[in-house]
Amino acid sequence: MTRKPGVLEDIGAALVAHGLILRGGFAFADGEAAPAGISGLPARSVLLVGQAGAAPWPYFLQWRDGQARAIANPLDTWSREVISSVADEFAARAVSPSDRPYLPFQRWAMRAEGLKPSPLGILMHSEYGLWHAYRGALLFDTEIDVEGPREVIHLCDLCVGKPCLKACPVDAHDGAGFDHAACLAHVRGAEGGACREGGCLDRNACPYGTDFRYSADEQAFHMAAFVR
Ligand code: B12
Ligand code: SF4
Ligand code: SF4
Repeated sequence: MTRKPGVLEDIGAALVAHGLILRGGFAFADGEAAPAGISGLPARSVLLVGQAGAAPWPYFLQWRDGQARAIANPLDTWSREVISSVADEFAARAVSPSDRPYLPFQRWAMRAEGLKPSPLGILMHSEYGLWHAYRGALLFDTEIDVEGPREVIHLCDLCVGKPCLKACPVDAHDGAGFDHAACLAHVRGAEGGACREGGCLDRNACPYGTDFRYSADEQAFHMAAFVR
């Protein structure tokens, strides 16, 4: 089934009211394993919802400041609330990157937007650089004829010096993997103040997408969640 005219624009408008954007999507192939849609049967298509730069941050802060008590995973909770309300409006089922078992958000994103991973594991976007993320996805029982990805430049292929592999004091990224334990020990330790307060030094060393870089406050928030 093809989409009703304007439905993608309507979903986009509902998300943008919270600083979120549609990040492309695709139809699952016949017989492909897919998570359930609202009917409980395997979904026929998915639209990814995410952020470019820090756009949702002020909306999230306003929501958090209005909560009666502290919430354990506030950004997750806010994202679920917002994306579920949009899902209800458009007959979709909302899922989250932190749902267990983990859904393959990065594989979906590569398929939807034609992105490839940077040496840090984070997908590299030709405009946003490393400063983007996925906050959820909408699963539909019908096919949605969303445009496939255009040919995308993978900036990391053109990046000669790869400064993202040189800034970390404990060399947690070596281009082949991520030494999670070494990173955690450093960030939690006496020498980890720069990472705790301003975010990952390797991520910040990338010269692309700097207009989309998250503020130090937002990076400190994500880092605190990461080391918890
Ligand atoms: C578990 C997890 C982690 C674990 C990784 C452990 C491991 N080695 O698997 C840890 C805790 C290390 C981690 C860290 C971070 N993560 Co993380 N993580 C996830 C999560 C929740 C599940 C990954 C997974 O297993 N998926 C299931 C498999 C089946 O899905 P997949 O798409 O096929 O899997 C891909 C990823 O697993 C990826 N991958 C494998 N190892 C690693 C390691 C890192 C650091 C990353 C980014 C990706 C990655 O490779 C697979 C193929 O592409 C995803 C959300 C999601 N549902 O995918 C976020 C996710 C991958 N993380 C993300 C981010 C941003 C981070 C951080 C950079 C930021 C943060 N949260 O503070 C840090 C990195 C810190 C650093 N110093 O570099 C983003 C990436 C967005 C993007 N632009 O690409 C995601 C998609 C969450 C989101 N909301 O957008 N993460
Ligand atoms: S510094 Fe270069 S290799 Fe590293 S993420 Fe940025 S563009 Fe890619
Ligand atoms: S957060 Fe700090 S310790 Fe961890 S990978 Fe980034 S620079 Fe290294």
